[in-house]
Amino acid sequence: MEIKNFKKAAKRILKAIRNREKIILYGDTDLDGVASVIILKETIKNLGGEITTIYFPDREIEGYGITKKGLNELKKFTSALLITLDLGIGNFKEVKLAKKMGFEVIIIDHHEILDGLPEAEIIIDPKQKGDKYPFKGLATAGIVFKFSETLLKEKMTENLRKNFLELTALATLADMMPKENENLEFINLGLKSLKNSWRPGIRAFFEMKTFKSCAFDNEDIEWMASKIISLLNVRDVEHSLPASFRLLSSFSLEESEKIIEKLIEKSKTRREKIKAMVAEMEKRLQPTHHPLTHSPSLLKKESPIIFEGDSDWEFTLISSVASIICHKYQKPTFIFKILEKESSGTVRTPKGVDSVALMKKCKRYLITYGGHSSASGFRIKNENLEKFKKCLIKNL
Ligand SMILES: [Mn+2]
Repeated sequence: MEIKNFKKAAKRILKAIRNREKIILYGDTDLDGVASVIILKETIKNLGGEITTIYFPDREIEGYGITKKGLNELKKFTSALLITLDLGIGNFKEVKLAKKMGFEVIIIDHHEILDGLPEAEIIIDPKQKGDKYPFKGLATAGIVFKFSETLLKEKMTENLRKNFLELTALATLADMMPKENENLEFINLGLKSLKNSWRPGIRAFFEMKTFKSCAFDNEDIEWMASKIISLLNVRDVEHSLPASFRLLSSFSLEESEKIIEKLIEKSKTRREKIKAMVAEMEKRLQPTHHPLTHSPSLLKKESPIIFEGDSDWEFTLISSVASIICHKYQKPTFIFKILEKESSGTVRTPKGVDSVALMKKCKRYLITYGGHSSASGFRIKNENLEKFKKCLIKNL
């Protein structure tokens, strides 16, 4: 049993390599997206092909997914094969635009299918209709790892396999995919080879004092992986490339160590900022008192959802804050950054509430939305925020 469209996509990519067509990788900036881009890039390289360019949309500026800004920047490379990784399944308009510009689009994603599919040439997403692959819990990196086996066949050496599994394991953990089925295998094998990695960006972590002092048993490797992941999640964009990509694709141990040091510094500030944001959120959730009667006039705590936004909040922090708040209050949590005309938000829901299905019922107020049932995101015009909130509460 194979994931739907593996053969079709492999055939198309092999043809592109043979014909020296331009190939562009367009990935999400989180670790799953970054790992997926690196695995596919190195796979294509091992097949004698070359990647023309790689694009990661900056969530802080242009938002998540295929963006107009991204397409405009890439337009100069048309005609080209545009492969999107860990995003794209919700980008109906943007895929249309990409085709018009002269791109042939292949989407590789694992997010929930919304209403129908974008008009991409080929779509790989185990959640699409007609995909009979039994396990639906793979991270995109897990899908791309399996896809690399289809592409490379006997060219997949044991070393290459291990090396890809290290990235797949980190991405699967970072994306919080269920620890079951193939994911468990990826995580076990990947973590096992982590400390003997030849990848400078991973080896550099094990040169660090905090890691060196640990005994290398199984429990510790999980702890180390979680430390590595939290550092790789720190936002640091240089030359439009996220730090995690620069680090994991670096050929130099020295350069890698420099990047890690910068990330450690930044993560301290990040932790403080998150703490401050959580405190601010909690203050907002307290009942406000009417100035005259001193009676609670607006019991925000009693609202069935948490729905808060601010123009000062950093987009890259709101996901962490939403996770903390949702976990603590056990309510569907919507946190958004308010921009000039639009807001970009993140959603976390407690067990039993499907955030994507809930937003689907209120999609008339949204520009885009999508993700997983317990973690997702949305974009909305500011004038629709109140209506959206009311609709969510009504449909909960
Ligand atoms: Mn993902």
